[in-house]
Order: sequence, then structure tokens, then C-alpha cells
Amino acid sequence: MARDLRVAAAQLGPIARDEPRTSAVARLIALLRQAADQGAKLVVFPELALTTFFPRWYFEDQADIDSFFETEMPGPETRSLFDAAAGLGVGFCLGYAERIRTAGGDRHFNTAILVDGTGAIVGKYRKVHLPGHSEPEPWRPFQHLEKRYFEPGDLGFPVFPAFGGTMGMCICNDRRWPETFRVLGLRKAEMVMLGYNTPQHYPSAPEHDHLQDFHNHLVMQAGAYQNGTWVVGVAKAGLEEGCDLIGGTCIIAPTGEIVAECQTLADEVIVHDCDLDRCREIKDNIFNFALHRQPENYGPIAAPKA
Ligand code: CDV
Repeated sequence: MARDLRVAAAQLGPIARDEPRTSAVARLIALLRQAADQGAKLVVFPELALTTFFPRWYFEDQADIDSFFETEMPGPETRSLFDAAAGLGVGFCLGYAERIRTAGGDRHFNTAILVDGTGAIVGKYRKVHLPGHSEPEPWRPFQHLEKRYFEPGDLGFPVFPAFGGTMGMCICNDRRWPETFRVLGLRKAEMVMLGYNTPQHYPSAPEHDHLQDFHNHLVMQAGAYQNGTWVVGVAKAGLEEGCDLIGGTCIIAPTGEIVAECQTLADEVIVHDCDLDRCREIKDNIFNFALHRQPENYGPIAAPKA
């Protein structure tokens, strides 16, 4: 019998720098309701889905930076999203900026959580691969200061038993690294959910600008196929504060085929019935890890950086 999970990918259009959390959350709830109306049981939202993509600016004042971070989840402005989802019996995956207080000082992560249909947080992931730079670089048309504002995730690439399957998460730049998907694949992930904010313009290699959409799908389709997992990749898209972000939100089958894709660069929902048992087509055959992997030859993959 099929293990169908009806999943929605809920793409966001741009979020303005001065758009309040309450407005962003209202948009998320509207998307959640659209998804629930179509029978979805799980809704995947983008990376940093509560605010504009703030690493594109250099802020000197830590208070300005911290204004983009959540210190509790749910907090006063996100509680309504959890309540709406629980009321509908729908789970969700949400990306946001997380600040935690420790004895050694504040820590900042680019985080995604998995919330079940009762509103309980059942999984957390913190972005491991932080792109960009640590110091302001004035030659760029916009900054990408993730390395300054976040520290690398400290949770590895965990999987979670939820929604009738084995669920994994990663965030944006993580999708470009085959190691991300392979670690999740080795942990038997049947669905990998990820959000992204990907500019059309890549200042360090502008000759690749026309390849941004291609590379986006290339890495997610490869990750799905090479590990026999569903992938749900969700963009924040469109012209955000002068920066064009690609769309291309899609749901990818374990065969690597795109089975649903957004058509706009705005708020938009797509749904698909993902049969988690289809992972077996790949996991039991061409990528049967137990039969065919040769890890004794893969040493440099996990060796410390030179
Ligand atoms: N938010 C991201 O991680 N963006 C990167 C860009 C900067 C290349 C990405 O990999 O899409």
C-alpha cells in the first residue's frame, strides 16, 4: 500500500525590509490555508521566512541585527501560525533566524523547524554551509553577510520520524553540497525539505547569472536521485529590496523528476501526493548503499579541511 503524504511547497514573494512580522505571518497563514484547502498535511516554507533577507546589508549595531532574530518559537508574533496550523491539523517546516542566550553569550543560527499537525516542534535543523563573507565588501551591489551574522549549525544533519516517514531538512546553500544529501540519505531520509533565498546575480562570478535556475534544480534533482528521497525546495522569490531572487520552487520525486513547480515569483502554493514508498525504487536498486557503496575509498570526503 502506498504511503502517500500530500505535501505543499509554499513559495513567498519578496518581504520588504519594513514589513512587520505580523504581515509576513499573515501571508504564511494564507498560504497554509490554501494548502489545507487542497488537502495538504505538510507545508514547507522558505529560508528566513519571517523577514526580508537581512544579510544583504551591513549593520554595525547588534541591536539592528538582533531585530531580525527570534528568541522564542513560537513567540508572540508567530503563535498565530502555530494555532492556525494546529486548527487545520496541518504541519509545517519554517525557516527563521534563531538567537539563543547561553552563559557564554548570545548565539545566532539560520534555523528550520518541523512542526507536526498538533503544533508541536518535532525537529530542528541549523544551517551548516553559510555562504558569503564576514566583512563588508563595498564593491558588491548587495552584501551577503551570512558568515558574519550566523555561526555554522551545531546539530549536524538529523532526521526525524514524522508524517509517517523519515524527514530531513537543510537550508539553501546546503543543497549545493552533495555531502548534505548523502548524510541525510545514509540516515534513510525519505523527504528533504529546504528553503532558499538565491539572488539571480552572483557578484563573484556574474558569468554564471544565467545558470542560477539551472544550478538550483540541478543540485536538488541530483540530491533526490542519488539518495532516493523526495525533495521539497521552496524559494523566497521576486524583487526584494532591489535584489532579484530566483523562484523555481518545486517538488522532486526520488527518481530526480520534478513533479510540481511554481509558475510565478510571488506567494504561490503547489501540492503533490508524495508516496514515501517510492524511495525504495532507488534505495533498493541503483543506490542500494549496503550493496554498492565503497566508503573505504571516500576518506578525503570526511577528512578535516587542509
Ligand atoms: N541564502 C543562501 O544560502 N544563498 C546562496 C547564494 C548566496 C549563493 C545559495 O546557495 O543559494
